[in-house]
Amino acid sequence: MKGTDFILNCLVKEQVDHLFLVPGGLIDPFLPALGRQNKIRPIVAAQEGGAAYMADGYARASGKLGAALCIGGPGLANTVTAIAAAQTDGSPVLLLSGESPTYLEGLGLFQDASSQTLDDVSILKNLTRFSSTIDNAKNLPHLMRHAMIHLLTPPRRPVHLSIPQDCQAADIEDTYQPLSPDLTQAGALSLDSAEKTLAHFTNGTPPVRIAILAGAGVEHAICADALKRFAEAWSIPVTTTLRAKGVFPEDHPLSLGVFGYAGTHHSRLALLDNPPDLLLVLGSGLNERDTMHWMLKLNPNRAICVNLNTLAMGVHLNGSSVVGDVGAYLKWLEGKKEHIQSALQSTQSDRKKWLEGITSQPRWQEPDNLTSSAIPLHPTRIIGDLRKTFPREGILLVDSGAHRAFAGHYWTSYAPNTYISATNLGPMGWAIPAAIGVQCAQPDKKVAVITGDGCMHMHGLEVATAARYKLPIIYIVINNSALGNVWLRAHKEGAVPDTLTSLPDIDWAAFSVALGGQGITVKHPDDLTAAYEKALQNTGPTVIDIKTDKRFATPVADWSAACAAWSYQE
Ligand SMILES: Cc1ncc(C[n+]2csc(CCOP(=O)(O)OP(=O)(O)O)c2C)c(N)n1
Ligand SMILES: [Mg+2]
Repeated sequence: MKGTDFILNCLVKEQVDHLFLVPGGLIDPFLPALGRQNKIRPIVAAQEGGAAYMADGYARASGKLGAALCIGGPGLANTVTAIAAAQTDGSPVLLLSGESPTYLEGLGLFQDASSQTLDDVSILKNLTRFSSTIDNAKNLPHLMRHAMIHLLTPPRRPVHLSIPQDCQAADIEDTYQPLSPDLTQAGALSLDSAEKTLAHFTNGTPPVRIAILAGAGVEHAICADALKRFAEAWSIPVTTTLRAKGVFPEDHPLSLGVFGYAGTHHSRLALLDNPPDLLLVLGSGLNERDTMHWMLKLNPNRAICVNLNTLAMGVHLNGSSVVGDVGAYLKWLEGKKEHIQSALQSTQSDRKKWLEGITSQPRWQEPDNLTSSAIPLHPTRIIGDLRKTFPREGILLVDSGAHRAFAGHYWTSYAPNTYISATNLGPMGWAIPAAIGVQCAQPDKKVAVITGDGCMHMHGLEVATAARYKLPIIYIVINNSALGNVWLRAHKEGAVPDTLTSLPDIDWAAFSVALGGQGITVKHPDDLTAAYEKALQNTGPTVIDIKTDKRFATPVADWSAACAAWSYQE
């Protein structure tokens, strides 16, 4: 078979059924190859950045790898932000780019971006776990295997392969074997350090106020059920990072909601105001936002940290760290029940009282805004009404801007992978194409996006892609005619910063209609539910342009207080 067929066949063997692409000369041989098979549905994006974001959304919503295909040079350069976002959020995106034939490298060929000129591979070296050219067709089978191992075994990260045209057209005599679950679901755990954590539960006076901070590691290890069993068995409250929102149902009596940026008062009360006797940090990268601007201090006598990433843990906690997969740790801990049950049982009723004391206080910053009748509409009302209309098992994607804070704070998420956001890099417009990948991976689920008008300026054209493939995604544009998050700071600095961060009021509903989607404009809060219901009935995409005001303050009071209180000198 041809190199192109071999590559597509590898994807099929790893269960991939969509490929997001923008065609071009350097990948011409892939087009007939896509026509020779029927297992992979090609989705043509408006721009390569969009295609890579779609692959990212597909990976996050499917648990598999997501694949994008583009030409090298200008096409590859368009994907840089998307690959960086996949890298920082640990999303296994495979980027395949076309390269000039090896025998023409460095001769001044149009769009040559081989190692002799722009060097596509080195552009993506820092942004991927593995970036390589296939400089000889004989290398394709084993380098494809390298790529799959880097994508599908922890730590899952993006991978780039640059495929010269002679390699795309070469005859390959090899059969790809899918990776064994022994590799992909290794569930590694350092048993010695796991054993040491038992003392935290049993030594001296057993801890009463125990809490869990759950991060994306719970999602990666697919162990939300084990987390729930452990929490419920011993009445241990659970907070999550914003990245992991939903790994513990936020309407569960033990849920404290999100901790850190856009987090709840409940989580702040439990973790910061009066730090717990024991905090289990399960699979969090402990970045600035996960630690409430580093205000969360981890003491090895009062914390256990489990993570496959030693750097993430070691920076914050020297000792009491378990190098391992969170799922493997929770499974192991379940097996140690007899060692910890008397300590955990003896403290259970006091722990419940502690939790009651916390949850009897307000959870949200300004919950009255959930029913605000303000015109222009309040963003909190937009989110509150969507939650009431949107199915429980539906998937929400959230973009970058002030709307991220409103959604992170007020949205209630019930299950893992139902609140998807690029939280670490935060590139504007990510959610618009990423939702296309999510809808392709989960065709039976309702998919909605909370985005901003500034984000629409960046990647709104991908609504045309959703329309072309009849994907019923609901795009909710919280339209405040501003780069709102920046405006909230900038307008205090005078007229010029105010103007530079304001935007014209675009008719995003008309924009959607022009691209082949449905468009609805909402100016009155009483019209929200009908708009959502109409969008939920549509067979293609709907953009709901909701007119709001840039002056509404974001619900980040706890975060701002933490930032103000923090000092590097501490
Ligand atoms: C690619 C990129 N450029 C710039 C930024 C900085 N930035 C963060 S939020 C934001 C404004 C977002 O505007 P909009 O989409 O309208 O959302 P709003 O804040 O108004 O809700 C900007 C410019 C970014 N995160 N990503
Ligand atoms: Mg805006």
